[in-house]
Amino acid sequence: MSYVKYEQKDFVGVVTIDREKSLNALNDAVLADLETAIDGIDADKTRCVIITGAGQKAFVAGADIGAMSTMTPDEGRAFSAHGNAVFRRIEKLPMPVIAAVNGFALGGGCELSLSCDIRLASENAVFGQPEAGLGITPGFGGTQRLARTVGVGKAKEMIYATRNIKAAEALRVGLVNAVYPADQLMEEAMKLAQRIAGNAPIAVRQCKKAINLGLQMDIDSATALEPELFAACCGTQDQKNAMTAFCEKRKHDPFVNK
Ligand code: CO8
Repeated sequence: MSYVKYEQKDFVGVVTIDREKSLNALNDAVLADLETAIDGIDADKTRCVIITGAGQKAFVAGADIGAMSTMTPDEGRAFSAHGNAVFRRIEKLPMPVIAAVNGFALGGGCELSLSCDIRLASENAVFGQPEAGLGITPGFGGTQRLARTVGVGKAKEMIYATRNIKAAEALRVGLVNAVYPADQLMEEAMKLAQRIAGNAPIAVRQCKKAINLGLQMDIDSATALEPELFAACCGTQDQKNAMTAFCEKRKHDPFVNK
């Protein structure tokens, strides 16, 4: 992979978009590398994934404007479909994904962060959907996930008026969970990832499914889904281990993802 690096640190996989000279802008080659990185994640030994951008300045400054500048409608449709498919795969990874947003997260960068479960930002992070000012719509899920994350009114303001927001406002509107000095961002993302990785993996994955699938359902269907996902945890080795340890007033053994 030329544009994406993957490192495994214990149970945490770290994906770095690495096209720093173009502020990690996404073209088909970067998207293909991102897909290869996702394909390579070993679900048995990876309990949380962090996605970040190379360098100090940008998470991802958007889809590649040069590449899009000459696109025909058919090429635009294919590019949008490619990005949407890759981002949907990230969203559907079984384990939680944290976006460590280390600078500009514009257009496709904001959309990439929205396909992750949790966003943590550096103090210099800037979020926005500048597409309407470039004569296009957001095309990698931004019209859908931004509205679902920050609410319809705020998403419409950001998208229609191409109003970028800084980290502090992103925190206030619930786009990010926390903001850290740039030099502490990865350490904090890793701490959160390791905390998640310390919990029972099957339970965490069922929680992710329950929240993500349930949010797309009416409340009756969603509350009918929950017992099924709960049931799938009962009888697992990790559940027996944790609950027996609680009852015996001792620390449980490390979880084994079984
Ligand atoms: N695409 C291509 N190249 C980029 C991009 C981008 N999105 N962003 C930055 N770069 C390049 C610059 O061209 C420059 O390259 P070079 O050194 O060769 O001139 C290099 O990165 C550094 O950028 P700047 O010199 O501009 O750095 P500044 O610090 O002055 O500015 C900004 C940083 C403010 C981030 C500025 O680069 C900028 O405004 N970038 C564009 C941001 C943007 O509009 N992003 C949204 C793009 S649209 C989009 O993402 C649509 C997604 C859905 C697509 C659906 C397809 C159908």
